[in-house]
Amino acid sequence: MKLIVATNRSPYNVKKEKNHVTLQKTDGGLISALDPVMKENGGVWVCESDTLLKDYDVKLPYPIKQIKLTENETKHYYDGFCNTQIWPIFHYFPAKYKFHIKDWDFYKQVNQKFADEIAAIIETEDIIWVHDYQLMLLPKLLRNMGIKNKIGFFLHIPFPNFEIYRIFPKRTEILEALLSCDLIGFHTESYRKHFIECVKYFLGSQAGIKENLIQYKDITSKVIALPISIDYKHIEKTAKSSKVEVKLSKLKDNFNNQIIGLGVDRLDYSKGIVEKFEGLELFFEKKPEYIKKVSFVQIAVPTRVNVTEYRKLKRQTDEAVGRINGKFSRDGWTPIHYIYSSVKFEDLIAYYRLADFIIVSALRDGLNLVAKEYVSTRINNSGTLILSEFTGAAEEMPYKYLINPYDSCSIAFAIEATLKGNEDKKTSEMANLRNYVSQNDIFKWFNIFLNELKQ
Ligand code: GDG
Repeated sequence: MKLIVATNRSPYNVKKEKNHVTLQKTDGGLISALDPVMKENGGVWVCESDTLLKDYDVKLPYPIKQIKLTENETKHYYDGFCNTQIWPIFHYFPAKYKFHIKDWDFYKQVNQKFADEIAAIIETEDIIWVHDYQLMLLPKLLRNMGIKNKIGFFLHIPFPNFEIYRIFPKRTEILEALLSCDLIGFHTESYRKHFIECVKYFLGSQAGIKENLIQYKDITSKVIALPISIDYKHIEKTAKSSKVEVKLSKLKDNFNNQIIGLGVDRLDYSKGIVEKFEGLELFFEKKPEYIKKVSFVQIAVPTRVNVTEYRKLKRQTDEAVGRINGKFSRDGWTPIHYIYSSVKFEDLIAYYRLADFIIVSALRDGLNLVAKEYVSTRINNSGTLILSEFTGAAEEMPYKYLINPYDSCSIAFAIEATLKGNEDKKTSEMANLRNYVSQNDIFKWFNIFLNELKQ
């Protein structure tokens, strides 16, 4: 038996340097979570990529089968249906949504390409695990090709409530396709309930629902809530490493031992980065005594740069940084240090260690791994996680500093509260969080899902 994992994105790409190529891991939540378990458990990873790894002399940690998309497929399937249609609807941004039938046709076409690739390598005992919103039709297409193997599906983004989901014209087709799986997983109980509510409404009496089982046509799907996690041990070990210690001490010197706040997000409107900056602006306005004492570092990783909404967001973010830095900068001190690029893993961990608090201000987020990563690096149990109530992580973790990112006052207040907070209380809260994440790591998540699927 082998595990076949299917995701849109390739876990690895090649980096071409002068005379040689190196293998480079891709950033992003899903890859960060799945790569360590694939390294440990093995299997085949099927994904899309514009540069095929098989054309280079690189050693892969596990077999990766890549599918090349045409320019039109990337435009209509990825930029179009995935990121201009599903993403805004599933993240509660109907105003950013516009239906284009051509995008849907390409979505079907690309999902079929994945089905063909899997059909070519599958053997009788294999198990298929499909991931995320880019491949929601894949389970049904596999069944159409006569594949009877176990199929699991995990959605990494929220599943919206009925009132939002009903806006989506292909609502019934997507539900039917997901119900071709033996196991369907969501991060939270809310998303699981939303899914069942939508099945009831759109499939009516055709779907027999009994607790967490849905019988549709000749398949029974089990529907579970299972929040994803991180490789806690690896992150904690890296946080304690001498390499990170050296980087941390350089960062501390650069920032003159000021109090540091941190944000780490893909530059996506769902992450609430502009809203976070508005909260910071209000904080410095109301509490000028913190000027020159607190600095905020925002790592914003470029993403989906061909999609109009993301280009607009880039301009809005640049403007907000310019305005706030223009307003409060003094004698060589600037309130916001804005890094518009991806940083190396060890550098990211050094920033986590540097930060006295982190702000996760997502307007909507399936889970949010950054919250769990930050907690895992707090080796002295110091620091505060300020967390949006609209993340799956807020529903799951034992949190204390919840914010409503739509309300700048809520963010400004949380920053002040953490700066003035009792140190012993903060330490015991962080210890609780660390304990929780260490007990519920990515390997536990992976094993629970796979064991459920094998049953
Ligand atoms: C989706 C869902 C869900 C970020 N910047 C750098 C970097 N990262 C890594 C982080 C983290 C990952 O990217 C981001 O994960 P998130 O969970 O925060 O967000 P999404 O990418 O939107 O992920 C999300 C997730 O899937 C898993 O199911 O939690 O809700 O939207 O791992 O560390 N990594 C490096 N440099 C960076 O600059 N090396």
